[in-house]
Amino acid sequence: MNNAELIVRMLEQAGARWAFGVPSGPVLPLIEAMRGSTLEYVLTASETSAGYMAAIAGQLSGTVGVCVSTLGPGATNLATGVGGAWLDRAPVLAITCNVGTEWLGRRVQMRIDHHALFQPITKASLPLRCGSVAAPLREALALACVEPPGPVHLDLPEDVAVAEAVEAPAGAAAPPQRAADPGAAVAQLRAALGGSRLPLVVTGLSFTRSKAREALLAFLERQHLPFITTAHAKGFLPESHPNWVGVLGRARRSNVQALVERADLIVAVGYDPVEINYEEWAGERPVFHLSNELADVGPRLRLAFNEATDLDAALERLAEIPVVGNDWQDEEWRHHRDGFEAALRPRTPGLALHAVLDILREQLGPDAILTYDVGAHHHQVASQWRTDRPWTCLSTNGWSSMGIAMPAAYAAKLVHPDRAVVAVLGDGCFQMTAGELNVARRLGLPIPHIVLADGWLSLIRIKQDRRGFGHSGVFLGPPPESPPPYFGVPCRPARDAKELRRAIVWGLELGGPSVIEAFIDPGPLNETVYD
Ligand SMILES: Cc1ncc(C[n+]2csc(CCOP(=O)(O)OP(=O)(O)O)c2C)c(N)n1
Repeated sequence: MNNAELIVRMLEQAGARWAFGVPSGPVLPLIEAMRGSTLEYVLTASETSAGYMAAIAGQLSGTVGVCVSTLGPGATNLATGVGGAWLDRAPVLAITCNVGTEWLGRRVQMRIDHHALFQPITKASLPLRCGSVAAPLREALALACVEPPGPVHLDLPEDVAVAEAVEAPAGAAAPPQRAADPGAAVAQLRAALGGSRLPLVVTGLSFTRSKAREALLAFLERQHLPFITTAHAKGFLPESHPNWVGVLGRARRSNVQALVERADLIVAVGYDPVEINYEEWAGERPVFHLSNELADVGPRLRLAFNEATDLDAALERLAEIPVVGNDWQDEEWRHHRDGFEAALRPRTPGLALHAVLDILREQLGPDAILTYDVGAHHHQVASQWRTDRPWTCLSTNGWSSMGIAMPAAYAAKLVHPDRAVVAVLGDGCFQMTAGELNVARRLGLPIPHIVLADGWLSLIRIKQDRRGFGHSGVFLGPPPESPPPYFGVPCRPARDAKELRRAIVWGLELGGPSVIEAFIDPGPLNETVYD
C-alpha cells in the first residue's frame, strides 16, 4: 500500500463518499488509489465548486466532505470554496497535491506556499510526509468535525503519495469531552426570562448542528415564546409553527425588525454573528447568547450572557425552567406574519421572483431541497421560502460567495438521490458557475436550475441606487430571447406564471438536468430587498 492508498482507506473508513476536484499530475496517485474504492472522484468544472460541494456533502452527510486540487492555481481556486466551509462551518478536508518534497520552497512552475494560503481559512494546515501521513490525517478528520466544524488542509507532495505506507490506517481521534456544566446558563436564562415581558428567540447557524431541536421547540411552546431564524437556520425549527415570526435581516427586514423592537430580551440560540452581527439589529436590548462558542461582539452591545456553553446539554435542560409568563399575544404574531407575507409580494404586471418561488413551492414536497445563490434573490428566498425540515434550504450566509447554488444542489443530490433538488440562482451567479452544468449532465443529476434572468447584478445595482450612484458595471446584457441548451442541457424560457409552472413540471420529470430561464421583473426586488 502506498500513502495515497492509505489516505483513501482512511477516508473510506471515515465515511467519505466523494472527493471533488480538478486533477493534474500530482493528483493522479490519489485518483488512482480511489479507483476500486468506495470513495468516488468527482471531476468538477472548477476547484471552487469542488470546495462548495465538499462543504455541502460534509454538512448533509455528517462526516467530512473531501476536495482535492493540484498545486498553485488549483489551490488558489480551491481556497475560495474552502473559505465557504470556514465561514459557514462545514467539516471539510481540503487536500492539495504538491510537487515532490525536494522542490518545496523552490521557485517552480505553479508552486506557491500552500500552508500560507490555507492557514487563515482553515482550522489547521498540515503537511503530509513519509512516515507522517496517518497521524496528521487522523488529527484532521477529528478536527474538521469537532464543534465548531470547519475545513482542515492537508498538503500531499507527489513523492509522499507514491511512497510505500509505513503506518497503519487509523480511525479519527476521539473528540474531546465537552466541559462546562450548562446549569449556570440555564439558571441565568431563567432569571433573564423572569425579568422580561417580551422575550424573543432567534436561532442561527450554530443551531443547525444541534441534536436538541425538539427540546428547544418544546421550550418555546411551553413558555409561549416567538422565534425568528437566520437564513442558515431555516427549517431547523418548523416555519409553519404558530410561534414562528420571520427571518432576520433579509427581504423586508424592517418588518421583522419591528417585532425585534417590541422585544425587551433577545434569547439567541446557536446564533453565529457571522451571518449578521448583533450590533446591526439588537439595539439596546439585552442579548442572551446561548451557544457552544462565545459571540464576537463589540463594546456597544448589551450582553445578558456570553459564555461558551454546551448548547445541546443546555437545551435539554430548558425543561427545568418553570413557566415564566410574558405579554406576547398570539394575535400579534399572526398579524405580524400576515403582514410579512403580504409585504414580500409587491404587485407587478411582470413575472416577479416572489411568484416564481410561490409556484415552485407548490410543486415541491416537504422533503425537497432548495439551493439558492447570492444576490438580491438570496434576500427574497431567505425571507419567503417556507420549510419545516432541516437541511432543505441551502445557501451560504457566512462566506456569501456567488456560485454556491449549483454545486450545493449537486452535492445535495448525491447525498439524497431520492429527494427532489432544485437550484435557484441569479443570472450573474449562473454565468459565474455555468460550466458546472456539464458535471450535472455527466452525472445525470435530475436538477432543474431556475435562472433568474433579469440581465443585471441586481443586488449591486440596488446598492448603487441607494447610494445615489449611476448604474455601471452591473449590466449583464439582455438575457437571450430563446435560450439555447447549455452544454447539451436543455433549457426552457418562462416569461409568465403559466410557462413557469409548465417548465417546472417538465424539469422535475426530465430525468436529467435542465435550465429554466425565468425572465423576471427586477422591480419588486428593489422594494423588498433592503426594506
Ligand atoms: C465571488 C463573489 N463576487 C462578488 C460578490 C458580490 N455580489 C454579491 S451579489 C452580486 C450580484 C449577483 O447577481 P445575480 O446572480 O444576477 O443575482 P441578483 O442580485 O440579480 O439576484 C455580486 C456581484 C460576491 N458575493 N461573491
